[in-house]
Amino acid sequence: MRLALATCLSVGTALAGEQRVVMLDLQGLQCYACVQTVKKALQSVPGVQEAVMDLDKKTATVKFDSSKTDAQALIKATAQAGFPSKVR
Ligand SMILES: [Cu+2]
Repeated sequence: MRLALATCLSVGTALAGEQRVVMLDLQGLQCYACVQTVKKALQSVPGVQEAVMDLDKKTATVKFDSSKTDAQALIKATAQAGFPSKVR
């Protein structure tokens, strides 16, 4: 039942817009506090579905709805949180 509902929701999301994934370079990431700050900043951007941070590689892999946001908005969000980024 729960699984069926989740499937319906994911179909609805897919129809709402095109899902895109972008990897951002974040050279300012030093520790897990930085990671949490950037993750929160990215997740607060409307249209972002998931932000997976990698402290070792200093990257963020962001899944988003391309009808609601774009890579420029993601870069702006990390910069406003104090962490300039660029698309890898
Ligand atoms: Cu830190």
